[in-house]
Amino acid sequence: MANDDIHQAAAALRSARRVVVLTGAGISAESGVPTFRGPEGLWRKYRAEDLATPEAFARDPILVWEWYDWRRGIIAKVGPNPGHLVLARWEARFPAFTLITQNVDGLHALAGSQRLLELHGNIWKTRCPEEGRIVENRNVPLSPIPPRCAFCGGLLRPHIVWFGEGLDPGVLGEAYAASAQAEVMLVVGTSALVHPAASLPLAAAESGATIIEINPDPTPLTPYADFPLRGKAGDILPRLDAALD
Ligand code: BV8
Repeated sequence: MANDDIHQAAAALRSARRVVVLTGAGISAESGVPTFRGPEGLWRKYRAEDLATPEAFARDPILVWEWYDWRRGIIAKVGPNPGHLVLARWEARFPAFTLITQNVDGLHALAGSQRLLELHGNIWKTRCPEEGRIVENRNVPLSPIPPRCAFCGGLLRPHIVWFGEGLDPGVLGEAYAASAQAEVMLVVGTSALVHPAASLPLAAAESGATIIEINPDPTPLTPYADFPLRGKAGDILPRLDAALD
């Protein structure tokens, strides 16, 4: 990635007050968390339809919980990378900063991000479908599988949004509002295939925001990006951060 592209993007970002970032699995790739659709992607080994849907869970809750338990085991061993850490620092740098993530790995929170919208839930949380109670569970490995509600004994599910399920309307509403008011929106490490998350940068662009995309590969969003920065988040974000000073 040429330095002048990064310096031009930094010039657009430096004086911005309202900054929004949307991240996907790519920002956690350098931490060692497999992405979904890359060559080593999670989905490569499993079809999303087989595991991340309410139908799959109803059909075989143990299989679905074993898949999440496997992912929790991977995530428990890794930490935030320089890309996560830059975004955590930017909360203090920009007057109105919102971080929106599709990731369920919890690494942004671990890096210190607080103004965080987790669109698709969190792999460390379970939910009782009967009562709606959300309980954090960091046991690795999970035991028993499937976990049961301590209050009603019912089958707990991951507190994660599956395909075909609606996102939390409050979280999604906040994400749209932040995107529509953004002066600059960075889109980092997402294939921009999953909706409604993938429509957030389009809402920002329609409202006149400058779009900076950070991704080694082009995506359906690239044509809308004012600054398509080709490369890894863990490399480009620290260089972009340094260029702001
Ligand atoms: C809903 C939780 C309605 C599970 C996930 C409109 C148009 C088209 C389709 C739809 C639409 N509306 C609804 C749909 C259907 C569906 C959908 O979008 N399907 C897609 C696949 C076509 N959407 C839904 O079902 C959504 N629900 O709309 O329901 C509704 C409304 C009201 C009431 C009832 C129903 C729900 C979507 C949420 C699904 N859950 N995750 C789990 O994690 O176990 S989505 C899943 O994909 C993950 O959350 C992931 O974050 C997300 C997106 O993937 P990415 O993060 O982008 O990851 P990916 O591997 O694809 O890409 C990685 C990128 O990083 C690549 O570009 C790569 O180049 C790059 N990269 C790699 N290394 C690096 C890097 N970048 C930077 N640095 C690096 N080092």
